[in-house]
Amino acid sequence: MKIGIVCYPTYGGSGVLATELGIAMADKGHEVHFITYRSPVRLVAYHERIFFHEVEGENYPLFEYPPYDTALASKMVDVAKFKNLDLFHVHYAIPHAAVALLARSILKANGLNIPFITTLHGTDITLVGTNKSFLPVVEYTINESDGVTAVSESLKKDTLSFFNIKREIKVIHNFIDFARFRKTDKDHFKKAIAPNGEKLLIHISNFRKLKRVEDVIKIFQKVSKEVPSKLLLIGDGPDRQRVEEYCREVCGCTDVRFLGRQDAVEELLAVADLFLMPSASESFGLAALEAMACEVPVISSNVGGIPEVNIHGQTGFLSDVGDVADMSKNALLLLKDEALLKEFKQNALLQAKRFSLENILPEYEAYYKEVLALYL
Ligand code: GMT
Repeated sequence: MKIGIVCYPTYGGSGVLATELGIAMADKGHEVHFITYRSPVRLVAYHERIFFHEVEGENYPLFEYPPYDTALASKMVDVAKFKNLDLFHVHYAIPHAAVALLARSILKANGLNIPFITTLHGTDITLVGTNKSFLPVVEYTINESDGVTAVSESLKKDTLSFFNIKREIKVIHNFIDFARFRKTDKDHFKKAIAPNGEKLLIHISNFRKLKRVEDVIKIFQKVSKEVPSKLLLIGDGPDRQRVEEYCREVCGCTDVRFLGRQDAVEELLAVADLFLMPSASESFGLAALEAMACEVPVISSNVGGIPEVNIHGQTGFLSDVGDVADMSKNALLLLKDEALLKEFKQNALLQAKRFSLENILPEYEAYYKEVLALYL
């Protein structure tokens, strides 16, 4: 198949998943064309069947906002025509589903029938999508997509309850590539970060408000009073500055390291003991799955799709959003009991294996074929 993938090229989960999916499809022999405004961050190596098409908009002085949607639709039409694409797979509904619908109409007018699949990732439904300024377009374009997938049962349920949806939504969970995310021997890292054998807690996110990174600091404060430990914060985003200031204020930040964006997160996860994800909203929690694949149990909130990934009392613990006392108690329970921590680490790996690339990729491939068969 020749597949056009449209996604955000940044560190967000939807872009990461879209890129990993494209790479995996290319590895299986398909030809993959990424169409977006910058080369996706996880697209690092050359692959003979992967192509990147940059969307370049014209910023004419009349435009207060450069019309990215129009430029993207034009680029999709161009790539589909000249690379003979079979289908588009767009990740994150806004604005990609609407743009794909436009591209599909233009191509149809040119005698080309190219269907598109929309994958819903989370905030495109739960936060941004339900905003009045987007809702009618999101609802219409989901209904008009040739195929729709959601990354968790929870997200499917949310989509059906927030919008008037008249079509099937298929749940295909996010996946993990064990060739990259696995526990490796990085003891020299551990010695550098935690020289006295301290426990290592880790948080990775884009530091948006809904990630509640302040709760991570609060949990760490409580934990480190009872168990010598260090905290690594990875990622960057709008809340980073505020959280860093808060951290300096409340605990001097001596045992906390803000590392900013890191590409090789798996090397840091390889030395971690616990992953903290206290999010206010999370449709899947790809970062938690990446941690679990590296044998790191997860202390998280119980919202959205997280319970489909992190199993309470087995791979970690779930608490109500904002209940830092419970999250700290659960973290301490694991950190104070070596045998239990070891058991949870093994459980985390086993659960992560359910979401292996090998298990999930065939679901996408089969769905592509199903959509194509119905469309032609
Ligand atoms: O909100 C983010 O952190 C990024 C966001 C995105 O759309 O890029 O992530 C969403 O998609 C991920 C991949 O499917 C999911 O693992 C995240 O749970 C989801 N984020 C939210 O629902 C807040």
